[in-house]
Amino acid sequence: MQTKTGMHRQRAKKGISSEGVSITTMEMINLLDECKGAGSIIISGHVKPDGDCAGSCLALYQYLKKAVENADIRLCLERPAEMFSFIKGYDEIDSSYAACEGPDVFIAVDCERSRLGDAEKFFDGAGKRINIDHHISNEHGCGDVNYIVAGASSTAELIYDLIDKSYMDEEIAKAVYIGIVHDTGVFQYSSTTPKTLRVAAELIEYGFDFSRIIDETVYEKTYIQNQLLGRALLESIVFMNGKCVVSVIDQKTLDFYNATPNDLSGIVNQLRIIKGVECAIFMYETDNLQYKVSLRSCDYVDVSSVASFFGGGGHVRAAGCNMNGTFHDVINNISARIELQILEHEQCDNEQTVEEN
Ligand SMILES: [Mn+2]
Repeated sequence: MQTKTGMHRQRAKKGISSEGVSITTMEMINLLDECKGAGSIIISGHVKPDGDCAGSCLALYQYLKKAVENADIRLCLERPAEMFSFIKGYDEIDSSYAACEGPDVFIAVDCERSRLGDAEKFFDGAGKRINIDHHISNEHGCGDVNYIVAGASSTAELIYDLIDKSYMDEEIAKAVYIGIVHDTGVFQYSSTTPKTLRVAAELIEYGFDFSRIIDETVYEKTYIQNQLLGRALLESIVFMNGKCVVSVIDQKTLDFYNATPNDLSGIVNQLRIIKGVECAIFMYETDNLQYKVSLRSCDYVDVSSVASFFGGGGHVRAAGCNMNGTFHDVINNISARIELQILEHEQCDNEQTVEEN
């Protein structure tokens, strides 16, 4: 089965989910038919795999190993975080990307081709490429066969759609559930639909300890992480009439706790949810007079444009950059860019009020 199959992209249907989220649905594919006769199958996801990518890949890996006979099935992926190591199949993940001939079937999960990292070589050499994803930036898919539902809660939800339920078991259910939980912020983000919750309901019927999974992979912090969070909150300063908040952790403190950057994740999000705050800034010293800056906003400040101005990047509501100087230099420079946006926004609001009057 080494011949390349022709492109048969699925026709897409646009629609609005009952939540008002725009969702583009492709016709369902039959994954087992697509894999029929394949001698080798490689599954891969994006670089720096998150919970959705890890859960989706591991669910698919377990499923195909059960459902496709006589095929050599490999999961080639950067090693996901240790907290996902309880998912079945984690120890079999091949992160070496050892050289091999292109597989008969390559499945790109939760990403387009450009985010495959070292697995891109398998994509290029594959007899058939299948792409399963929910990213809006990849709405047409990059495979010969695609199942893309742009705007869906998670790729894991799509994997569940594709699984022949006679093969479902507790371990597969657990992996799918983790993917959904992580990409919906525990069913919080607006991409969560009634269908997402129905899928989750079907999954917990398999009887795994979902409450513990959420605690251990989403909310759990080490003692050091909580200590640092506490210090950052205590020393935070609000300014611009309470619309901005900033906090900093210096090198001395990081050394005292023997902390790594990973121990600081989540601090900026905690700052962002302070009542009245539009924009949160968290920075830590990476070297003398060098800072890594994280930015978050709630409603209207485009932090991605602020970060890009200083050579960084990111999303509209979450971005970051590296900056040099004293803490006061850095905060003055950044807050000036943020203030421009806040003033502009307030001006628009005022004009609107005048018009309405
Ligand atoms: Mn995802």
